Amino acid sequence: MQLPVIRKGASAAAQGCALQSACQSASLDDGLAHLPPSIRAKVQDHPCYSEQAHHHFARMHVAVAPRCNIQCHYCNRKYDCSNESRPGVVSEVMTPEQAVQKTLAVAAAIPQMTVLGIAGPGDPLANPERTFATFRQLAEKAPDIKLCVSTNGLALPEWVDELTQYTIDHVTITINCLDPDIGAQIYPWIVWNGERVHGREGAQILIEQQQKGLDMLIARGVLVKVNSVMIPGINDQHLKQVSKFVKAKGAFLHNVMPLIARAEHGTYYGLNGQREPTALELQTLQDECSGNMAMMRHCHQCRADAVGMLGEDRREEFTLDKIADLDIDYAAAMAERIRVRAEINAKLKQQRAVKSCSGHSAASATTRSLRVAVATRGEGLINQHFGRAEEFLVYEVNASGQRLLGRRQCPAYCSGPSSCGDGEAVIDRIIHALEGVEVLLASKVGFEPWADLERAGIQPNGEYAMQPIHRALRAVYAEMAAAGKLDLPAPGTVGCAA
Ligand code: CLF
Ligand code: SF4
Repeated sequence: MQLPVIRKGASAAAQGCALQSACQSASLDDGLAHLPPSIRAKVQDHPCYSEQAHHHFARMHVAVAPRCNIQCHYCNRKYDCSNESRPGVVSEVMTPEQAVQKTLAVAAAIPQMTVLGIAGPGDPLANPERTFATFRQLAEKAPDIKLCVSTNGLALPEWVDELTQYTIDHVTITINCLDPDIGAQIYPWIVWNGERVHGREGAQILIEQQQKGLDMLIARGVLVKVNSVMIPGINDQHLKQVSKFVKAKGAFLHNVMPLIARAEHGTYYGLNGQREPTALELQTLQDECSGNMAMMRHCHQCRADAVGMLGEDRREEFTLDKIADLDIDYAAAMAERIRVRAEINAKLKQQRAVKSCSGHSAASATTRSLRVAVATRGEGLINQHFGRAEEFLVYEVNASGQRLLGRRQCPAYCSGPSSCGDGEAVIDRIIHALEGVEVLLASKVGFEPWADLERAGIQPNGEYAMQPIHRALRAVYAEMAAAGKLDLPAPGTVGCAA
C-alpha cells in the first residue's frame, strides 16, 4: 500500500488580511527579527531553535548511538542520554539503515517534520560510524530535512569537519561548567585515549574539548545551542557564568534544563538524594541568564527516539514492523513537505504582521505584568482540555508584549486516581506547579477544578477555546487592564510611611 501523502486545506497565504498591507514593514516579534535572513531561514522551522516554530513543526530522533565516552552523575546507562533526554525511558537501538527507513516513513506521514536529530541513547560522537552513516544516507534521500546532533562535546573537535560535510546546521553541546572543580562533582570519569581519566583531570579535558568544539563550529558558521543541566548546589549559580561565556563565544541559544534525579532511575544523584530544582528556581535562573543570551524555554527533554511535535509521542505509529511494508513515494513526500512548510511559514509571517500592528491598547506603563498558564496541544492554539493537560505553558504578559517563561509539568487532572503516589491530591499538585500564575486558559475547565483553581487565586478561563495563544493573551491582558485589575500602585502609596 502506498503511504498517503497528507494534503492540507487552502493556503493560509491566500486567506487575506485586512491589516497586512499596512503592516508589511512592521517588525517581527518572534524573537528572531534581529537575525540576518540567512540565519533566520535556518531556525524558523526548527522546533527547538525557534519558540514559535515548536507550535507548528515536528522533529524526530533516531536512537542509533548506544555507547558513551563519559559518565555523568545524572545518568544511568540503562536509559537515554540525559544531556538531551529525561532519564527513566529507554530507546531501542536501531541500525543506520533502519533509522533511515523510519525517518523517511515518518517524514512522508508527518509533512511538518522538519528536523531529524541524533541524541542518544549514548553520545552520537562516541558512535561516529553509526551516526554519520545515518546522516550520509539522509542527506542524499531527504535533503530538505534538517540534520541535528546533540553531544557531550568530548569527541567534538575530532568530528567537526565531518559534521559540516553533511550540512548540519544545528549542533547542541551540553556544557554544565567551566570550572573543573565543579566538573569533578558532575563527571566521575571520562574515557580519553582509551583510558578512564577520573575526577578533576577528566573534567578539565572534557571542558577544554567542549570549548574547542564550540569555537570550531562557530568558525564554520554552524548554529550551536548549549544545553546545561541545572544541579542545585553544584552548578546552579555557576551557570550564569557559563551563559555569559558561551554567548561571548557565539552560541546561538542556551537551554538550561532541570536536573531529573529520582532514586528509581538508579543514577548517582538519584540514589544520593541530590535534589531537583523547582519550576520557579529554574525560571529564575533562566531569567538571570537571559540578560546574556537567548534562552530556550520550551524544551521537552525528549526521548532519544521521540517522534512528533515537541511533547507529543507518536513513536508507536512508526515501529519497524509497522513501516516495513509501506510503499512510499519519496519524491512526492518531499514535495508535500516543502509545500506544507511554505504554507505554515506564510501563515506565521501573516500572524506576526498582524501581531505587530495591534498593541495592548488598554494597557499602559501604569499596568503590571500578568502570568498566564495555557493548555495547548500545539499549532499555537488553546486547544487542550484542562483535565487532560500534563503541562502548561506559562507566559508573562505586560503592556509591551508577551514572552514564554517556561513549561510547568504536572499530572493530568483526569488521568487516574485523584491523589498522587505521595498522597498529595492531583489538583493540589497542579496548583503547586502553577505557582505565581493568575489566569489559566484552556479549551474547557470542569466545574470542580474551576472552583479549586479560583480558591487558589488562579482564574480559569475557557472563553478562548481554539483561538491563537498570542491573541488570547493579548485580549485577557487588555480586559484585565481595562477593569483596573493590573494597575500598579500610585507612587507614594507603598513603602515606609515615615
Ligand atoms: Fe533533537 Fe535536540 Fe536537535 Fe531538538 S531535541 S537533537 S535540538 S532536534 Fe529540543 Fe528535545 Fe529539548 Fe533537545 S526539545 S530535548 S532541545
Ligand atoms: Fe549518560 Fe549522556 Fe552523560 Fe553519556 S553524556 S553519561 S549517555 S548523560
